[in-house]
Amino acid sequence: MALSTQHIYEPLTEEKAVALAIKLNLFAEDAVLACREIGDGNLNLVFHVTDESNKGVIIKQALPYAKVVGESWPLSLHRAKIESDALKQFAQSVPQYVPEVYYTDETLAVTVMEDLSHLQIARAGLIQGKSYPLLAKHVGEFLANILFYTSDFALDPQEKKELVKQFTNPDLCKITEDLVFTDPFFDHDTNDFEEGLQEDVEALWADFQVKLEAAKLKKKFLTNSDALIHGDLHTGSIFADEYTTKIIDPEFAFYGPIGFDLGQFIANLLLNALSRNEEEREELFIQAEETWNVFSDTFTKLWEKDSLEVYTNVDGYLEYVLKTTWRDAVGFAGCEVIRRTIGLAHIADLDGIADEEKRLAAKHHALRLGKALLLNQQSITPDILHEIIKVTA
Ligand code: SR1
Ligand code: MG
Repeated sequence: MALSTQHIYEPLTEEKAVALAIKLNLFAEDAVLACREIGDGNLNLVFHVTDESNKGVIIKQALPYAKVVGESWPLSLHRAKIESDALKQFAQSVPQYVPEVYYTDETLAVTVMEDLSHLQIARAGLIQGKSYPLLAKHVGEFLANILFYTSDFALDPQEKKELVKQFTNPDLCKITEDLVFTDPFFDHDTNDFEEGLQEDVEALWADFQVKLEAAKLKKKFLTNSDALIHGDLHTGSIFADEYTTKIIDPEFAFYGPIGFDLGQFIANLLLNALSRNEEEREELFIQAEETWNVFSDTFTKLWEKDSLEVYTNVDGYLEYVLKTTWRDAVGFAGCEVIRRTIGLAHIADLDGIADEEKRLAAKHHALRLGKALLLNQQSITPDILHEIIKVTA
């Protein structure tokens, strides 16, 4: 459906977002609409349009540059189409975990979707100390479904290759290749860290074993087209409350390594744990372990039920897939922990610690944790994440 009369791209204003909502008949004809730009991410405009009864829609528009840096960092608008297509693709297996997409306009780089403002961004809630008892279960089920059903295990290889083409996403992949896998491991001008970390950061840059592991993981990210991954699954990409979880923002989606999303999600749980007092951390470790357990149980069930792969029943094959997925997730988590501490895009969990001494201590800890995850991918199991936090304290 292309209702826009626009033939060229222009950034929306609040007034134009309302006009678009009216044109799309998303509200009653006589509704009085209000609109606020609420985007607080790094890349896009997000308009929240509501009527008098507070019924709302979200109109998300990609900007042709990275908002976090400015117009000097141009970015393809195609990511809006990738996001919209990924949400629809994910909805084929797990509609309960993604917002519904009402309308997509490629020219305007706009996605109109379900309003989730009754929920809270999980990162914000976790920082406030809230508990999300179903978050791990939901994220584990979400990942097992989207990763299994878009992989060669569930699809005809020709069909899968068509999807690989559809979801080729070079600009956004480059951001991750640079900001997650490269720049934090070198003295690069995108890095951003507090003076008090200088010594630790220089030691990291000089550590050839750390660099070797980062290089191997970057290679997997560049070359392993296992499944359609979300590509940016940190806790800021999740809306949640006690009962509901919705995964948003898959503009980084592409065919990548199965362990990547798990690694990013678990890393962000661990980073939140580092922002807390020791006695308040336990539930984050439980969530991380449960995410893996639910993921591997669900993936196993889907494999037994729906795998098309001729080697499905060969003893040890599923175990090999799961083992390498976990091991890679540990390594990817290491890169994410390091880049959120010293790279370009920080997180409020750590930066928001007001007391300077505590904040620096948490960041030092994060650097040691990231390094330990990178160097011990073979031996870290889901049940000992709390031990890793302890030994790196
Ligand atoms: C220039 S974009 C910086 C970061 O924001 C996004 O959410 C991704 O995490 C990216 O790495
Ligand atoms: Mg995002």
